[in-house]
Amino acid sequence: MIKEEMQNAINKQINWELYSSYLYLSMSAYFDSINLKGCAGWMRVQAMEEQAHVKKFYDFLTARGGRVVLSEIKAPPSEWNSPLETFEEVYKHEQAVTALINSLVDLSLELKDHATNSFLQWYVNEQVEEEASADDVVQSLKLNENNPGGLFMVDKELAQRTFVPPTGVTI
Ligand code: OFO
Repeated sequence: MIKEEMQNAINKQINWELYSSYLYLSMSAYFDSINLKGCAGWMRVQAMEEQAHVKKFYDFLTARGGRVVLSEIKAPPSEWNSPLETFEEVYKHEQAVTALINSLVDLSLELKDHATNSFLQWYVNEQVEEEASADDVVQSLKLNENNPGGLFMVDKELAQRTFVPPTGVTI
């Protein structure tokens, strides 16, 4: 059975993952409002990925005899000044989430909770991807700043992204 301290920390992380999903859905709505459908689609997929992250934590906590407790999700911003600013915020947000995952890993070590430690390695690796994919878009947008044709191409490319649920997760 999972220790209460670990359980509470995972419940907090579930709230962060839900906020991430909410934030990316809000960014999707922003992109829809400025007619960048590819960027909007990318954000929708990102929001779904966050739901999958929630689901993984939820199932793990339940399997370990823990109790999932949901709490209030704060409202995300709804306006940004540019596509570049929006994706820079994604990158910053993912760096913050990486720090939170690392703190969970630290706690699992402190509590000698090997099962949780092993489970969290999936998130450690996932965060490498999360940061890299956001940074890729930031770099493409930087190259195409002040170039509407380039932005159009980046938007087309981002439209290709599809949601692939992690193994064993259905949302
Ligand atoms: Fe759940 O990784 Fe992004 O926030």
